[in-house]
Amino acid sequence: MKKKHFIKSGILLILVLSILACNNLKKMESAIGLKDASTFPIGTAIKIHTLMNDTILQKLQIDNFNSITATSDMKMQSILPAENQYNWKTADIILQYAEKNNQRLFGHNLIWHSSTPKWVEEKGEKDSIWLGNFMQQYIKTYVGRYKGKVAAWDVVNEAFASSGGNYRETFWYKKLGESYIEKAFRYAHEADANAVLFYNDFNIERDTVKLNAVLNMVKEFKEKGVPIHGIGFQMHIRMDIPDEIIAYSLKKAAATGLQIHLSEVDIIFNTHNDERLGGIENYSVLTDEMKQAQAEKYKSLIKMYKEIVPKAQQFGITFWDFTDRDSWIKGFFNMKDWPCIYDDNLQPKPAYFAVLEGLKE
Ligand code: 9MR
Repeated sequence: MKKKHFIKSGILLILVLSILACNNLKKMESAIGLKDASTFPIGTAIKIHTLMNDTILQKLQIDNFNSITATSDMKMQSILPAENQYNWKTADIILQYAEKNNQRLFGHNLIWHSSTPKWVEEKGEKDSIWLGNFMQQYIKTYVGRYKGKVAAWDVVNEAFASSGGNYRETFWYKKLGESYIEKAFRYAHEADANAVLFYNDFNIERDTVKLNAVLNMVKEFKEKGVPIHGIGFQMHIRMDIPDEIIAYSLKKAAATGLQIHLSEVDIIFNTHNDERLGGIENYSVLTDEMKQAQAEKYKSLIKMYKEIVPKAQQFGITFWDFTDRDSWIKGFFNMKDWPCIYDDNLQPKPAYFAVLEGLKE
């Protein structure tokens, strides 16, 4: 009797131990973040204030990402809001955070028409010699300050028109001519010869005319010895942008031999015309089917990047905010959408698991 009881308890103990072991294994598996599954850096853009004040968001950010970009805190409007008043505070906080958590800090951006402070426009409008000197000084001061700390920069952002192949008629273009772009790259390189320097733009994965214009500029830069090292595909895409055109564009850009960064990835359902408040809200509810379809789209994007861009040119993939809660889309286009891999409640969506799988495969 006693012997039987002993055997029974033994079996029970073994059962309990194996269940515990299984659970631990599952926990370990789910603790594998995106970065651990990837051979190239996986980044996210984030608002530093939100990140610092939300410990749950912080944990998810640390678990999943080994590269970080500031959505806005490192743009000119934040760094130099008034003449001679450099504001390094937030950029320093991001740097500290990145260093503490072993993340690559990506500098976004040096010159962007949408983030040029009013005071610069007012002064530059009257005096283009001043503006040229200012640009040089700004880039040298900024890149110099973070030399060896910021790994890479979007030197010029969105210098081409939203569609087609013309330069965007920005304040910088009008005052300084197209040469402001190459000058910006030269100044950045002079300030930090090891920083990887990117030209960054949107729609170049779908607009071949625009892509060709960017690639022509790159070709010209290479011939002239302008230090350009990478092309940033913002990759704000929509469910109906065909994978074939994305694949074609990535292949064409990769043929330059430059680094390729998917720099601002998100995937929306509703259409928009690239302008603030300009959209049509065809979808106002997110169904399970839509979640699945979005997951597939995310996965094929990851797979295309891995298959088409040679390993040595895979600079990384950066998500533009990683939660639907924090994404810019709703506010900018004033419509519902669900562009990210985590939802409004900071729960992973099917898209998250699809990205994870795509990275592992
Ligand atoms: O997502 C960013 C949003 O929070 C800012 O208000 C906005 C202006 O600074 O910039 C957004 O990020 C843009 C990025 O810098 C460049 N590509 C388009 C992004 C979305 O508008």
